[in-house]
Amino acid sequence: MRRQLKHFMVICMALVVVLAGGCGKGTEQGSPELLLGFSQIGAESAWRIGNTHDIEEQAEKYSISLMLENANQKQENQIAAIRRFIAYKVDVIAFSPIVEDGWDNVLTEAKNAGIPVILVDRDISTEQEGLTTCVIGADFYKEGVMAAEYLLRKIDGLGLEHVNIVEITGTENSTPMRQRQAGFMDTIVEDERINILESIDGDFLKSRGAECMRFLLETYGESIDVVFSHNDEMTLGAIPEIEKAGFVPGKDMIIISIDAGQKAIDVLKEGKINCVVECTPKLGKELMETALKLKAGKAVDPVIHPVEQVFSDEQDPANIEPRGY
Ligand code: GYE
Repeated sequence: MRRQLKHFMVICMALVVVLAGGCGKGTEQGSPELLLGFSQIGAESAWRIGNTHDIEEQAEKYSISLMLENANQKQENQIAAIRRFIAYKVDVIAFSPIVEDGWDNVLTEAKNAGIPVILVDRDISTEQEGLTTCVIGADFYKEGVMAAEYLLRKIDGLGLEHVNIVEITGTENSTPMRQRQAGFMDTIVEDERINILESIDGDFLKSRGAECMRFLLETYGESIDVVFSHNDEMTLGAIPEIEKAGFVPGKDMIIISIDAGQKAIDVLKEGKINCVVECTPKLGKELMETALKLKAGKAVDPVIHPVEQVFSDEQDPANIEPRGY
């Protein structure tokens, strides 16, 4: 059974490559100019789905053949996908690491095979040099800082003297979770008005966001003044729970989110979210341009950050352009 499954997978991979090559420009021999293997984390959020679409779209634009694998939120699936890319001798490997640790072995294999690796969206933590070429993704620390700076302006404006915060974080040990938290905490730490009641892991999922919020409401009830949630999905899960508990989100509790997908912007317009820090999923163009440079043996920038902004009740939300994710 396992053998049959293996054969089936090999045939599928060959088909993917043939089909992908067929869409690209191709060289005279009909082989693609650049074959890029990309391991995506999963489909946990509108952000992630938008990011996958953007990468597919840009690959087509740049006539790059894409082998895309979805890891369904599991690191072991990402490691297996990277091994398949190596076996297939792709030109460049890219992946969005679900967590920061645990990549050294597979990336050493890629290095030994002479295949350059690009990190997309999230970073890794390693002691070894030269396992990856660059990271293309948001400045998550800055996003945390921007969220906290909004909060400080808001509590100044309301004249609040004591503020209790609950934090619903993204996946533990992931780069956005670590850095959004660090940026936020570093910015508020010296403000004596502010107290963190609890930080709780919501894994970037809507269902977990709801679960965490229920727990927080049961534990702290009306003493919660602020909900800082590391992504829109968890925020959208938390808001109905706040309403069910009899509070008005955006008024009784200040709601701060990150991503700024269309759904969250719509809820911002309803006044139930106070602030959303943008995190753009549109990293595909940079990815394709970087992959082409690497294939041509050119140097690439080690860190590429997109420029991001803040949407909040400080502006007229009617002016916000459709977000596209
Ligand atoms: O904020 C979240 C997603 O890594 C920036 O992952 C990404 C985060 C994003 O699932 O919605």
